[in-house]
Amino acid sequence: MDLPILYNEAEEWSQAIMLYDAALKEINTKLEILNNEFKLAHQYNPIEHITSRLKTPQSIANKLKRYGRDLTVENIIKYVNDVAGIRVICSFTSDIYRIADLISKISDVKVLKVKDYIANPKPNGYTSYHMIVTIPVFLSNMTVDTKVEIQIRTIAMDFWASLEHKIYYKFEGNAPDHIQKELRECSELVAYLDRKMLSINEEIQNYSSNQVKNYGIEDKY
Ligand code: 0O2
Repeated sequence: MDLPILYNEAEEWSQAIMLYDAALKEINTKLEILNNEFKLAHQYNPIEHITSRLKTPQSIANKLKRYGRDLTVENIIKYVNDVAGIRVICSFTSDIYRIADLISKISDVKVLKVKDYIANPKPNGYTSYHMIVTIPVFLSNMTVDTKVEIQIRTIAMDFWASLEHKIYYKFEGNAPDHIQKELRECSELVAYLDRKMLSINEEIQNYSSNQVKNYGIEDKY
């Protein structure tokens, strides 16, 4: 791909990428600490796993084009919120809101925007909880608040989103109607599965705490 403007602003771009990369590391560490603390306090991991990525130049260029903006480093920093992206995968929907709440309480993390696609799924069936946050990155001569997009979703939502993403690119956004319809149906099944798994888990938790109460047996998993 031809990136003449980025090429001219190469130094500025390298600096920005260094900041985004540092911000990903900072957020990753904070999430790991929260997960470990939670495990110690409740014998339970709300986070299944975490992945992170820096957005590809092609995807950044596409997004700015969609927004009708020129491809400049200034515009990338200002308008592309997900250059640095973290995906947090949880077992249960309740964990998503628990993690989001914990993130919003971290003192140096500022929440700029939240999109709750679980309460309000996209018309194609996409569900996930998105937060745009900033985290300070401490350099030798200054501190820079750097944007990170955090996507929080269940394993089932992630399964759906990764297949939908592949289909979207395969058909360049124009998948046949029957595939779109089947994806929407699958999204309803995902929501059903998540509800069922959550209620089974709640039953198990109640059963475990009754056992501790009645027999002093502690159940760990
Ligand atoms: P890619 O290829 O994953 O990087 P805003 O942040 O408000 O300026 P944006 O970025 O459109 O606007 O916000 P949104 O809706 O939060 O989407 C950000 C990212 O969420 C997307 O990045 C996807 O990763 C994911 N996402 C959003 N909608 C869908 C969807 O319908 N299906 C799937 N599979 N993922 C989705 P990109 O840059 O679009 O894509």
